[in-house]
Amino acid sequence: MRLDKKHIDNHNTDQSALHNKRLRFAKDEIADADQIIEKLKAFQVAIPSWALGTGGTRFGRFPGGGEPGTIEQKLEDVGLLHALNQSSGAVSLHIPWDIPQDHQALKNLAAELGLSFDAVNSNTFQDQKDQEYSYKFGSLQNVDKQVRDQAIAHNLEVIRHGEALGSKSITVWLSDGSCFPGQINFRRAYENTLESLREIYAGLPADWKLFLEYKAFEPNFYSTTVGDWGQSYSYVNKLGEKAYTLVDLGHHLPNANIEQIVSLLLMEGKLGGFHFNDSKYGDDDLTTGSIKPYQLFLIFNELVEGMDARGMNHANDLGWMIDASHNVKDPLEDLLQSVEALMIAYAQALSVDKQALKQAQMESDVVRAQEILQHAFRTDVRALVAEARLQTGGALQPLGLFRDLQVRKQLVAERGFQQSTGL
Ligand code: LRH
Ligand code: MN
Ligand code: MN
Repeated sequence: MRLDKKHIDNHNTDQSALHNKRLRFAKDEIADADQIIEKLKAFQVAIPSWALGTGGTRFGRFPGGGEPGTIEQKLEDVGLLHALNQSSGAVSLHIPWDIPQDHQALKNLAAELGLSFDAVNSNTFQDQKDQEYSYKFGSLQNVDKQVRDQAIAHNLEVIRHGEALGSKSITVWLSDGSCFPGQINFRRAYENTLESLREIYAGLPADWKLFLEYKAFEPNFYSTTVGDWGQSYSYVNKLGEKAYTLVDLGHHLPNANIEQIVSLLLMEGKLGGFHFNDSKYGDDDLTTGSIKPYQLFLIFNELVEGMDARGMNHANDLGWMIDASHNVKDPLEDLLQSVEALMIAYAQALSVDKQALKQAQMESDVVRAQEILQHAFRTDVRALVAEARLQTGGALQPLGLFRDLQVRKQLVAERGFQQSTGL
């Protein structure tokens, strides 16, 4: 056993004096600290199966070893994260990078580890070995109906896998678009995509959601057929009430006001969920909160405000997922950092003095409004996040314990240098 309850208990005992000091200080600083802790205890974010191995770029890959080679091993890794932070209780599979065989056995393993299956992801952006038609010129938008039908059938198969695992949603991300002016007819591409999506939507179980993820560019560099929130919104609106827009933080053009997009989609009842990550240049898939933590806080501020206004449940009404994968970190350490960053942003957003902010806004007191938000952002809430973990059976310092136990060294010894499937 790489990590058991005894390890966590011992770690927490060692850390408790310091933690209690920090917690007292935080509780003095922050009104409603106990309510914030309760909300943090309920927060869960799904781990993408493709983030458990070292990512890479088309220029190279530098795997650190101990990567999971099977879905079972991927579940074990997510189980490790969840044991440490008690906030990573779900996994998001990507098919066919992951091909579930014995669904019941996977469900049983997940249940043993305290995990569930979040959204399943389809993949029509790569050609697979024995595939009949190529996606070189798009999948759901393709001018050839046979290509579209193949892509539709794949999505329906992904839904069937998800159903057997207890997932409740499918995320569709299309790389469809064009690289040069004139390559495609925009209207035809839109209509084909809509018609194809309608067929996928018709195959959704009654209690499922379809998330349509947008992305401005890459791999197509002239046009993308679901290129921004407005295009996604236009499709999901036509599809019906089970279709929603998914926001991946790295999929916008530079300087886009993501928090405003979030607010609008929430207001329209069409925000489905997130792929959290961070970026400086484009779809960098860097650790959440590592580059623009203030933006992350502002997004959570809109979420807290908008979800409360709509009476939404923070735990169940949105899909919370991470989408990150890169080259230079231990993927599990990176994911622990991402989850921590999300919980810090959430706690800070919960601590905003909403009454005072509203008053400042009603009086157009710009300086005061900014002060209120920045006060929340600059307040150290880490002890509240740690306390939520303590109360749910996690470790006060997940990353510290992961390192103390030399988990990666154990994984390398067990698994060697096999390569994980994914990006
Ligand atoms: C596309 C994307 C999408 C894919 C994942 C691997 O850039 O964000 O969510 O499924 O990366
Ligand atoms: Mn994504
Ligand atoms: Mn992406």
